[in-house]
Amino acid sequence: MLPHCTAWPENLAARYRTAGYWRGETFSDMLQARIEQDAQHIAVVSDRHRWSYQQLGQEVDRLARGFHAMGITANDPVVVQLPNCAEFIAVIFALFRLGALPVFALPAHRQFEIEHFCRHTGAVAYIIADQHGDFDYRVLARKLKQEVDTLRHVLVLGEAQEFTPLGVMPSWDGDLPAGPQAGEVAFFQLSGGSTGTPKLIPRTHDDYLYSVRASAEICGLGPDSVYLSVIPAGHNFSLSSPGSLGTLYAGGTVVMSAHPSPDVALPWIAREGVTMTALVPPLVPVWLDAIQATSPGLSSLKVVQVGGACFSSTMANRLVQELGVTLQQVFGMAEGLVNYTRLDDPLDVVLHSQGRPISPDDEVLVVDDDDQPVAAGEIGHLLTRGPYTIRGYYRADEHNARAFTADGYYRTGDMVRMTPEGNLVVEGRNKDQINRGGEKISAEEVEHQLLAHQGVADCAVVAMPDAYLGEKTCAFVIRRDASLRSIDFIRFLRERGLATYKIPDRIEFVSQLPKTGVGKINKKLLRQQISMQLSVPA
Ligand code: J2J
Repeated sequence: MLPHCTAWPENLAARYRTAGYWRGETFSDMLQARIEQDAQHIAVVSDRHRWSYQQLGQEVDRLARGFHAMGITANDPVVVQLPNCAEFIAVIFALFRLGALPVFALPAHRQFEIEHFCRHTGAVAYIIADQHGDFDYRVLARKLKQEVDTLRHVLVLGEAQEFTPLGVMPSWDGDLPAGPQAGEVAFFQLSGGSTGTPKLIPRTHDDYLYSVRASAEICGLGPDSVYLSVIPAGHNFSLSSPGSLGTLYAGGTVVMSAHPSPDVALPWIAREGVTMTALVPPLVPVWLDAIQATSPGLSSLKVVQVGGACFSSTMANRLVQELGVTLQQVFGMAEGLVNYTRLDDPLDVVLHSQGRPISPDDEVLVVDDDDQPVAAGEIGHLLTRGPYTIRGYYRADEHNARAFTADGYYRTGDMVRMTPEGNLVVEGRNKDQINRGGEKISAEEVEHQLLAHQGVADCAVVAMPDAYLGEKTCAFVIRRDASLRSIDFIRFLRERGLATYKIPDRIEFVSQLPKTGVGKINKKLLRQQISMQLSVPA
């Protein structure tokens, strides 16, 4: 395995192979098999493309040859930051073919995050769109090229300016080197994180393909399935649960929506006969309201998945009643474990639980503060290990010692309870994180950034309730100078290149921060304080 990654113990690896979870198949093998099966079937659709499996294969080949000609090779990390588009799929399969390692950045990431991913992995290339939303990624690329020594190439979808256009790559007519082995790391996912810097998650072809394949089966995907990808394509949910990879595994069609808003995403449903999509909770009321107003033809849509953050049973019920679709709740994590309510579960289970694990070999423990199992049905910390859950983050020994138990269970940081039928209900969290409508923010990361401001004597970042996003971010700040205003700190964080979704939604100036008995900042009290403040009309 790649250095600085933690392999599964050999006895368990052998077991996962014998059980047929790890089949020695790579992502390139998977695509090749689909091309051979039905080359003319439509694989990927986006604003500018409508590729059959054969055309996708040709595009992957062209890109792989281009990357190879540029010197990108096995184990070279490549930060991929593309919006949802057909090219995203072609780029990642081209990198998979060479054994190069995509790092799945989100379109919302900015210089702070991208520079960290580049430095931490020693990335050799950065792949972007020219612009998306109102952001010009070439400006960021220009800064990165100056800052990061390892970064040799910037490849741009669209107007490349001084960089290499993805559309006109150098070509290589010779043989390509042999591809990677299935047991090797295929790419890096990103952790939602609760520490100072975002952690990287190494996933192998074997383990990820198992979760993709099993997810496609659980969701009943086949060649007639049309999956609409609306949340960022590189996020674990839209990539693999079953997401675009699961759809391609099943020989179906992936439709890439450049934006999740209903005006962009909904027209795809009637146009392409979309059968399934995946949403984060805040999108649900927005979509439902838009559908009520315009009632577009949605009869093809059979399954809507919702996951990534707590989803109220009231809204779940509204979704089922108003759309007449099957709802599937999904509770997953880029580190591995994914739980689904099953398509034939009773409505009660679908409305009130987050489902059960993919695999019979997912080991799930619900424990107390001393890692002892709680009584049946009680709330506790969720620990897990299994055939597609990592054993360690990339280059993070110190953090790994805390994030995993001695016997390899991942401490998810989620508080759950298990129903008598074995379904999990997410009851809360014991990680220092804000879940802003599915976008995860590490409190510590934002605190570090704020503390870099000379005017901040101390600070603490906590979640505050929000009717639309579920949670937003509130920073309690002890400032050194009373003339400093919220906007000064917000501007400072922006200029440091922190992704916009991590910028605190509210700053409360205080003269001291409450402490616990052991002298740590009492965040529970701060959360209570801001909740009370918000519930009292001003
Ligand atoms: C409450 N909290 C949830 C849910 C995730 C599928 C779906 C989601 C993710 C994802 C994913 C939740 N209810 N239904 O990777 O493959 C919170 C938990 C969890 C964390 C993981 C997938 N679904 N969460 O959201 O890596 O706190 O993955 O530990 O972004 O999101 O975040 P992430």
